[in-house]
Amino acid sequence: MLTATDKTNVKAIWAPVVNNAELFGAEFLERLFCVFPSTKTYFPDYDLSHNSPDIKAQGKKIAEALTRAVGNLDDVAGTLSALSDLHAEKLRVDPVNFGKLRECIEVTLAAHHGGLIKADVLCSLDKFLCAVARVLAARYR
Ligand code: HEG
Repeated sequence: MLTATDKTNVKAIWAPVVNNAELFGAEFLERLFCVFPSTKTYFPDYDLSHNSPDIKAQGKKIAEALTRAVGNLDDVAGTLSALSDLHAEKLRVDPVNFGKLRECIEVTLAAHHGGLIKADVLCSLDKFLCAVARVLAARYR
């Protein structure tokens, strides 16, 4: 459950991503593939070289989906409902991978932040990304 303070923190830390979805999204993914190479198996047909069109396009989709959720923090589940179906029923991504991407998103935002991220802001971001992961994993049975 995100508090009012969490919501303010998440919107603030996410602000740079809103107008740079491709740039940030590609970095989320490149960090994921670098740190957790097994995640590459979900993208067998992709060109996974640095800054490839595949990585940029998929990164942009992920970042934009998260931006929609940040814009609807009172209804993350409803906002990501179609993606929840897709990941569980069609893509069958093992939910453990959502935690790996969460870490990579946090590191990316920290690396681009102009200074240290305050602990409470990082905590709010973590709560938000855990909520997203719960939504995306909700349809697995
Ligand atoms: Mg997923 C497709 C969002 C984690 C593997 N993912 C997509 C799409 C979006 C999305 C918006 C495009 C859907 C469409 O075209 O209709 N993904 C998304 C979010 C998160 C996430 C918001 C977590 C924050 N995805 C994720 C993880 C993996 C994964 C951790 C695997 C390691 N996603 C995946 C695959 C596709 C998508 C294999 C299909 C890609 C394609 O067909 O090109």
